[in-house]
Amino acid sequence: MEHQEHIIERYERAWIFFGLAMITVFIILVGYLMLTMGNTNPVRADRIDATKVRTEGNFANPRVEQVGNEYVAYVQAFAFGYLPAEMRFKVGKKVTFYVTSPDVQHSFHVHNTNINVQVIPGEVAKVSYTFTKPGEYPIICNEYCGIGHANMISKLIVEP
Ligand SMILES: [Cu+2]
Repeated sequence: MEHQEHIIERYERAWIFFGLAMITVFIILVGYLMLTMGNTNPVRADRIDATKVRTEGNFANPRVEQVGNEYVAYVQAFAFGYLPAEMRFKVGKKVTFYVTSPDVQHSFHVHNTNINVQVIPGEVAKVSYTFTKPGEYPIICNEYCGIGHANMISKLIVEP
């Protein structure tokens, strides 16, 4: 019995070593992808007074702006929808989204891309992406935000 327990301890040590080795491989691969595939990690760009989102500043006028060869989009995620109601981009051009909320927490997930952003009232999230395929991309809220959450859907259009 004692001998058996000793063997289990050895396997445990080997298993911990194997687990740490796998995590190390994972960290290296994630780091490599972040450096090479265009980093789409959202960042907090700014703070904002959530009670004034609808009346003052860039988000009171939700829009898509073309700046040089790129786009900037100011997006409101509210209960239960997104503004601007229509967003159009040309394929192959970089889009920088600024997203905030005038009420509760939402998310800005663009289907079939790795844009997946938590939208927190009082904060402005920033995320950049270059669409490589034309078409319609559904936008989905995947942070529970109230009774209409499941219907909080929009779309954006990428033109050829
Ligand atoms: Cu929502």
